[in-house]
Amino acid sequence: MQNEIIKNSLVNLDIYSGQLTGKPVIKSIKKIADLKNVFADEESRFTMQQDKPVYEVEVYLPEEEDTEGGLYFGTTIIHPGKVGSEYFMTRGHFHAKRDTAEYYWGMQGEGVLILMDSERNIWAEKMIPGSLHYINRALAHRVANTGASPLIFNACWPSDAGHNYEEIAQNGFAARLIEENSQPVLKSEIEVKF
Ligand code: M6P
Ligand code: ZN
Repeated sequence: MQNEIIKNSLVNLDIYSGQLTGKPVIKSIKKIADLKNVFADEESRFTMQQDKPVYEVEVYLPEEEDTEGGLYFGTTIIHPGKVGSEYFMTRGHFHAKRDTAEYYWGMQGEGVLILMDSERNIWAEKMIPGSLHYINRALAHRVANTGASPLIFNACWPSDAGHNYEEIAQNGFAARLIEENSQPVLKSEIEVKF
């Protein structure tokens, strides 16, 4: 018997890797060459292999951008590596519409989610497979891979949130996650060891 009403989902999430497959999935890649002024050590970045991938993003955007009430879904794969002593990480952003939150959760590998409020107070959460992170409204968020294997996490955010990269491009985050004595350390006015 054929059932014409029950259809397969358009997108599938691999529950082990966190990766997305399906026609509507859009993939993008950020390479060393694309991340000018993101890491502290521009000189090191410049001497690195420019087409080396730092992180990849897969998104499922079932609503038109800025649609209120909708949700977007994404998978981010951050490769292991460092620029100087700073771990490979996402650019990080505030939401263009500040009053919007987001969920991140770890699927593979290990890293650190760095959060910053509008007063530039900064803190961080360890990301491991199964860790769930509620990113409250008005917080800038960035993830760094502190492990030797790819860090994969999923994200879900409102379709009207948008991305504000300008503020981070201008002022950066108030702290950076660097490796010191083989340990990740969040370097700001106050040092936090993980
Ligand atoms: C997550 C989501 C996306 C974001 C991606 C990479 O998947 O938050 O919205 O684009 O991470 O982060 P960024 O754009 O800050 O580099
Ligand atoms: Zn976001």
